[in-house]
Amino acid sequence: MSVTPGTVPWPADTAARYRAEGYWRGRPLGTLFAEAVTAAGPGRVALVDGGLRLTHRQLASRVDGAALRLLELGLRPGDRIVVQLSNCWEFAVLVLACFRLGVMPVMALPAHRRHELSHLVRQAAATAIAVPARARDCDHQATAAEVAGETGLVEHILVAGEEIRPGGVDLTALCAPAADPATAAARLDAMAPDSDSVALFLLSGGTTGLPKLIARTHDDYACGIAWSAAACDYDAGTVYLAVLPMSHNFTLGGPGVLGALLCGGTVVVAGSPAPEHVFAAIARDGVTVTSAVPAVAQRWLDHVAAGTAAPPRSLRLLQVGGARLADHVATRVRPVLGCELQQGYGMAEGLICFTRPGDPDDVVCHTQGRPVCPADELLVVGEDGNPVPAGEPGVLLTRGPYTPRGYYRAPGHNATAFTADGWFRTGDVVRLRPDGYLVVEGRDKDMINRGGEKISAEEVENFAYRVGAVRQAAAVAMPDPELGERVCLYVVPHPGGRVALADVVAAMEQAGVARFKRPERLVVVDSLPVTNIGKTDKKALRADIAARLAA
Ligand code: J2J
Repeated sequence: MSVTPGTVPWPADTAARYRAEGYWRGRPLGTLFAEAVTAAGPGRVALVDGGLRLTHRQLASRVDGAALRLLELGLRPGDRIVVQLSNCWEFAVLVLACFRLGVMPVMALPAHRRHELSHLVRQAAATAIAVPARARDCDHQATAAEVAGETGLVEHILVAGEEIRPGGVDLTALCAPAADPATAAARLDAMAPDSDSVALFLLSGGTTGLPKLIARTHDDYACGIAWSAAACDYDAGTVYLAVLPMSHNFTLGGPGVLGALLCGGTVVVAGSPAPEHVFAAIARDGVTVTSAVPAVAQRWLDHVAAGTAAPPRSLRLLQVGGARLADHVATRVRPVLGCELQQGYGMAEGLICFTRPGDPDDVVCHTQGRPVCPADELLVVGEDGNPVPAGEPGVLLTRGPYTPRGYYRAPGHNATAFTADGWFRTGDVVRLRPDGYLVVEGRDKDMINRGGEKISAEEVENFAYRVGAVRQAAAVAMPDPELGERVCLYVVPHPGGRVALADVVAAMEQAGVARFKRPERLVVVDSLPVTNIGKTDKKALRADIAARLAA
């Protein structure tokens, strides 16, 4: 038993029950992966990235090779590495190598910049960071070097791709096959981490100034993956196309990349969600399932509906989640794409819900699914914290074998984010139907969901206050036909002061903040509306911006 300091363990009796009932299998993810290789058979393709095709056995050899080279580099079990890679085969190899070793990857997003990366490095006390050599609009190697300098913690910068600067470690070379696969595997089997230790850190969608880390154990993450995979009918014939960033929980483990690999299936890496790219990959590699946020799914639908591409023949299932899919878009999926829709509602904090293949259209098009695991617990409560009458909307609380009981190193925040008896407050307003399926009706948390990218209003407001002329600031979601929501910032200037959107954007740029968090509209007002308990009335502001846009 090894509870990682800074995490909040499940109560001992609950943990014992999860073990006894088989939800926690007592096997670390690296071991489960190594076992799946044997089950898949030697010849099955595990990973496809452009021209590179790796069988399960070849992938395993690269994973073990990478694990041993991480050791040679000086990383040790328990160390943390911030992984900020775009979708590429090295991503999968590195993360699996970390699981084998008990090194803990911290899943940064490709869109993150100096501000977020420095925070993650500090919060996780990471000694390494992995970045792409090149990306379209960011010099990741330079950013990583800045983060290393700023934090004084990072000893290794691993770089995927070509043109590696002096001091960088060649991640592609690090992911070469093991020289002696059998010896490497035996050595790594012998040093497998405890299954109740932390496997990886995910990021919270964020309702606070800075994103919280979510420590997921091997037992709990494997549980979520296995039950999600079962809910999606994953098997060795599954060919999953990874389109969204692999560092998103939905793509990584819901059931996503890890689900497909653990089932002996195949993962195809997509470099871009552009429809022409995606449909070419589906046709070329016989993709059977993929997942997308609503904004991306809508682009694909429009592309096929316009006659630009034929419906993808091999595609069996399109999973859509991360933000609310409009009912009228949901009903187009089967007629236009010729595949089944599966709605998903989940969170990096744990709980995953899916509609099931074969569910009637009413369920698939109008609900966001039901929990994947029988041990998931749901409670829908009203403002007073008491359960609402059956079928009424309320805030969803959840507990379960893959929903941790607290954020990492955040006791103050945990006091409000969780109830005394361990329920996680999702902040989502849902309605639970008599058939057990839920409908996401809205949100009771101060977050903006920009096409699936979660933005903390508080974080945006904190940057607005860096602009001298800003006296008060309130960030709210404004409706958007393409992304669902975008960030709108209301400001009250100091007397005689002037504030422009560009000032706030410049403040965020200077601080090295991810672009997707930038407000896209600024509304200057004399005062902000307040609720009867004296808080900024964000509901009124959301209604105000919606009315302005409609006018
Ligand atoms: C409305 N809001 C949704 C949906 C998530 C599977 C699917 C999604 C995520 C994810 C995930 C929604 N309708 N269908 O991790 O494994 C909003 C809610 C939720 C938050 C979590 C998975 N699906 N949401 O999106 O950690 O507000 O996880 O609390 O990024 O996204 O965001 P995240």
